[in-house]
Amino acid sequence: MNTLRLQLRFLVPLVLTLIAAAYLAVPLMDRLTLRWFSRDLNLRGSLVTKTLSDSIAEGLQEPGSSRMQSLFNRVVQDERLVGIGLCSLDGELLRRSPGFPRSLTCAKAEVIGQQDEPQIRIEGGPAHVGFYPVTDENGPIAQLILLQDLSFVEHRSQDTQKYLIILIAGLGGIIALITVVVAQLSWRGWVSGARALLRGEGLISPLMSSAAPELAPFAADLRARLRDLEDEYRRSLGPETEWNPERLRALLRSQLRGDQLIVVANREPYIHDKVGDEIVVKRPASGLVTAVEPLLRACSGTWIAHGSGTADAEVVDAHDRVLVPPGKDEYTLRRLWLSEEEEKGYYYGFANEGLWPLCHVAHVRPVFRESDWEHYRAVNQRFADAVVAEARSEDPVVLVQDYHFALLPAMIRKKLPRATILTFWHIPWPNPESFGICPWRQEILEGMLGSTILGFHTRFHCKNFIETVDRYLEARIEHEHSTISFHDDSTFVESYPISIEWPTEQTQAAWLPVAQCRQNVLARLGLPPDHRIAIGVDRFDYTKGILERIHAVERLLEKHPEWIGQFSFVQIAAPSRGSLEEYKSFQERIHALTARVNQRFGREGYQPVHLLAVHHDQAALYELYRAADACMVTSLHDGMNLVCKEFVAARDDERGVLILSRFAGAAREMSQALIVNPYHVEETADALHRSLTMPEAEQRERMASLRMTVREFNVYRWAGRMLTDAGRWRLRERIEARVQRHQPDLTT
Ligand code: ADQ
Repeated sequence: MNTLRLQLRFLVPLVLTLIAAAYLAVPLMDRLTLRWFSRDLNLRGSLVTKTLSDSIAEGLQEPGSSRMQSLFNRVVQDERLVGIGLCSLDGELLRRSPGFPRSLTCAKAEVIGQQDEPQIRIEGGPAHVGFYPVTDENGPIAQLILLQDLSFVEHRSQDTQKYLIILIAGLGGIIALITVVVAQLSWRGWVSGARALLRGEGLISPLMSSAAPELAPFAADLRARLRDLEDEYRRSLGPETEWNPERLRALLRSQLRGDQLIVVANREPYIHDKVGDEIVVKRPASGLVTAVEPLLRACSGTWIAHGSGTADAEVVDAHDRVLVPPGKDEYTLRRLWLSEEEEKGYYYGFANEGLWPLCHVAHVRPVFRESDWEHYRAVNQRFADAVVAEARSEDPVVLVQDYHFALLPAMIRKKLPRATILTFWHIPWPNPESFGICPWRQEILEGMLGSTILGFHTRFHCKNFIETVDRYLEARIEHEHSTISFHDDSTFVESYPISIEWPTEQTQAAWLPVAQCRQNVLARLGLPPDHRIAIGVDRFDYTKGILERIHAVERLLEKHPEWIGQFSFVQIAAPSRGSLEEYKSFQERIHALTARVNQRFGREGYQPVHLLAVHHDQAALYELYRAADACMVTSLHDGMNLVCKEFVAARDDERGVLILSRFAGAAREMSQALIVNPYHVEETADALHRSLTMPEAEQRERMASLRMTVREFNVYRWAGRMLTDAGRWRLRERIEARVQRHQPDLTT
């Protein structure tokens, strides 16, 4: 019934269009045929006149003779010629044949003969009127009027109309039939494909991939949406068995059975710096470190990173290794030394001036320099060599972290073909058009496809990556399995939303009560005890939306002056990539904006914006999270964002409001936050006002739900899911290898 209605929706306009076409075409056809025939009849008339000229000339010289009359009588015996009349040069009708209408005078015939469609209606139907000069060797001697039968034109026109209508109707019928059949088949194929997908078979039937490529984008969207729903569903089921270090360790034992785990990341988890004569250990402000370290601690492995601290070289052994965390010695940190040139080209240049803005699409132009690219490639090769040197077997599990190492997976694969390489891309992946501006897009994609598993935070980023490969490489893509086959290797592309380590009971027990945290923070900032504060915690980066956030604070104070003197915004910004021009000028702009807003709304003892551009240790950060009324995360684009999860984890009092950008990957999981578009200052200012006036019960409800999500979807789950997939992959590879080993025995 539904398909019939669908087809009618198509067929009715088609039939109406055909009727309209016939309605317009038939009279047009009529007029055209009439003109063509008129032209033919005129030619024929001239010919007849020429043939008769001599006889007429003779007849005129013998006015009494009846020869001319009998000539006329003979001529009109032709079935097409129905009348003939002879006019003198001064317009007098001299002779006429029988059937020539009496009412037709020479003057009238001359006028009609000059028209486009020269015809009159006589007894027996329409007749064509031709008016022709009769000449002898001295020039015109008379005028001849020829009336030719036109009724045959009418008959032919009726025939043409009939055939035209039959043709249009026939064509219309055939088109309609073909359309209905094709639509019916496509519709059935599509419905059964979608049903298969909904049943969980994960397949849009072969029709989708080969016969109907035009439906592929829709299928991809449907697939992505279904996977999102799957995630949402799993989340809505409530906590499954909690993921924690023990469970991860058990998983590593069962799935990877003591296989070696190597992490490659640019950033080291611990930096040894020289301060005076002392060596101090620092933990960098990095989402990546926060996320990956718990994993290595759980299964003691090796972390290979760039040794960037001023005392790093002093604490390593002869193989550039040091055990960390200091004092606990749970895993090995292998340091790699980069020259200033290398760091400038590979890290600051290609990774941070090229790939970072390329992937974030935050209105900062990526810069691509040939020399940076050369360094990027060379440094990736050095890290690949280090992985090979650290590998104790030919098939270690290697976790490659982030956009600094796009080429590394293929380089490792070349030396260790049996390694399981898991690459995690911590930042967004743009659409194919945006990525297409990178001059080395092909090399980057080929490098990444050396991975066994390639992870992104969201399905959306996976989809963008697969579409990019589809656009720029000759690779085989199996959408239903989210797998890309390139040369002889396959890469499984999957989303693994990263998270934080949920604070242990011990950690929570060490926290000061929330009231105490508030008191400490407010006292440190010189603010009265009942002052309200919102916080922002970020690396000092243009993608984090710090500028937009301060604009929103300014707008709040404009719209709601009652907050002036009652509310302040505290921004903690860890210095980051400060040697890059773009970052320097961004940081200057933030300082200038802060100064302007403070000047505009500040007064003695009150400053609306507190900008603290310093690194804080974890205890200080958590104290701030616990002290805040609201936390603003307004990234313009963010792979995930861990600050919002840390804020939620810190609020065991279930108070405080999270304001979260819709462009952060975290927004997909944390829908109970106040979701904003950071580009819309008004909306963010309103959300800020709402957060400061939100009733306690609502805060509690939202925060409890957010806490449940972050607690369950913690970093161990992130790692666990990736490692489970890696374990499955390895098992399959091993079984295949075994089968291949036994195959010769079977054949002999
Ligand atoms: P980042 O861009 O570094 O991470 P984010 O996820 O917010 O962003 O992590 C920042 C980390 O640095 C947090 O753990 C935070 O506590 C810490 N931090 C921020 N400011 C600090 C300060 N002033 N002092 C001390 N610590 C500070 C990248 C991607 C993200 C992705 C992560 C993890 O850009 O989208 O979530 O990797 O994959």
